Amino acid sequence: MEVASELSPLSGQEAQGKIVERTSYYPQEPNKRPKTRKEKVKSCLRHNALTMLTVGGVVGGVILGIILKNSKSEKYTPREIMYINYFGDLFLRMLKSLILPLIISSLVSAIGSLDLSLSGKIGARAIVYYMVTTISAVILGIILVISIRPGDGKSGQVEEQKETQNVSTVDTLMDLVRNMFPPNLVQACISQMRTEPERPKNMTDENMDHWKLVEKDIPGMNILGLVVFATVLGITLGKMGQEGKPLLSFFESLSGAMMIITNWVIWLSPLGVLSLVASKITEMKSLDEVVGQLGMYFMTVLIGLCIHGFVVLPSLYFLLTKKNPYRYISNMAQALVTAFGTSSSSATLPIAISCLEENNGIDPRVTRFVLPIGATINMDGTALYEAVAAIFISQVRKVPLSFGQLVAVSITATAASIGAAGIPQAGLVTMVMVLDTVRLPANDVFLIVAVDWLLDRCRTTVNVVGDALGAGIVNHLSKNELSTMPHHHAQSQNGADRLTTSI
Ligand code: 7O9
Repeated sequence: MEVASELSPLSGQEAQGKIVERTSYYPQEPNKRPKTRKEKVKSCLRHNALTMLTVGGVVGGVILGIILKNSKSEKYTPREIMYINYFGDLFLRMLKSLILPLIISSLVSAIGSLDLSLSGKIGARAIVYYMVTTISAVILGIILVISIRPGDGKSGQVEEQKETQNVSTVDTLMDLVRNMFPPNLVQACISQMRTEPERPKNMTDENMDHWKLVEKDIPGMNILGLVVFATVLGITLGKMGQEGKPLLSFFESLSGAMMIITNWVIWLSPLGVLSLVASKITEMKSLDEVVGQLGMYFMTVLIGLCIHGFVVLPSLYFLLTKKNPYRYISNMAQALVTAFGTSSSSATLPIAISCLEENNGIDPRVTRFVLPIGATINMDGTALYEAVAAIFISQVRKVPLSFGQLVAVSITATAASIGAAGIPQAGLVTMVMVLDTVRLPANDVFLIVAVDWLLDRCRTTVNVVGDALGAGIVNHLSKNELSTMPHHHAQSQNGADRLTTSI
């Protein structure tokens, strides 16, 4: 405790003997903790007002987009689109700037404050949930696409496209595991690596198998490497006990600070989401043109996503916790709207954590442990989408698939959704991997790109629903064990809440 109190931000108070043992995440004034009912009602109203404003932002964005589109006969220039997108861009940048410090500090502090066997149990429960839900999403997708058959009778309308893509599934999977162990942590914050064949100088051989393989740095955070490192650091600090305390307090404090900033940035979401949606609608071709030919495919994915996110997952939640899943999901509304607006579950992560802790009362040790990992590897919507897309393309190409091939598709779609964050420029590459398992040419992905941006928003929302319900289920299953470990209940109404109310 001595070392800890010297370095901890509370050292002043602790030295005066006001707080002897601090087990919570935030420096907080105990006398301010119990909230009056009036304060609670006020805070509830404020939260709901913000959520309604954000939903209004999406609706407003759609209306504004349609008005803008119809008020000009020629196409909008990229610069005009950039102007409309400006606030959305700023909002997204602010959210993204929180991700790096937030995931590292949250993972380290949450795992470090649990003992090893409990973090192992929580981690195992989360992983089992991720596997079960991802596989059931894929199976649901396959059942739907096989019974609806959206790709039949389309081959006449399909033109060929030249461009080639050279990705090898084995290389990609090996890179995925390589990326888990970044040799340089600073570099891991900036880039991921990818193995690519490169033609040596003065070689005329066109056969890529004879080219040499080089490691390329691809811009983008190596999130998988950072998650692995933060997990290991958290486990280590937990094992170190007293000696690990100073660093643990540092990460606890950083994680609390990031949540406070998140609660400020959340206030920009109505405007940000409005601007993102409006610019996208202004930019797109007319909806008929986009959805027209792909309408059945679009509907298949959408039905699958809705059934999975709003029937299958909630039922699982209800079965395991006996609580109302729809209440739980509606408490997440702010995060879901942001996921839809930004089409990025990583940018939504700070808001999702805040909703879970403040509206759903989930233990911060669970949210901060389970959510960053969920945002990285648990993408039910993406898995469902990739399976449906691959089978849709095979239907368009009139390639019949055997049962074994369907199994292969479901395995690769699951793997692709788990690994997406560890694969540079994942969107396309993972889709190509899934196509490759059924021997469809890589460039057939162009068949579906027209509706991809819209489906991306929907599947991101389902990804976030999956992460959130997972945190709720793990929290419920781990309740007894968590309550035997010391912690302050006050932390769910954390420093962030206090700060926003006092300003
Ligand atoms: C969708 F944990 C975090 F927050 F730090 C985190 C950071 C980055 C988590 C994930 C990532 C990340 O890079 N994810 C990633 C996801 C990278 C490439 C592709 C995808 C897949 O994205 C989904 C999809 O396209 O279906 C979806 N847009 O959930 O964000």
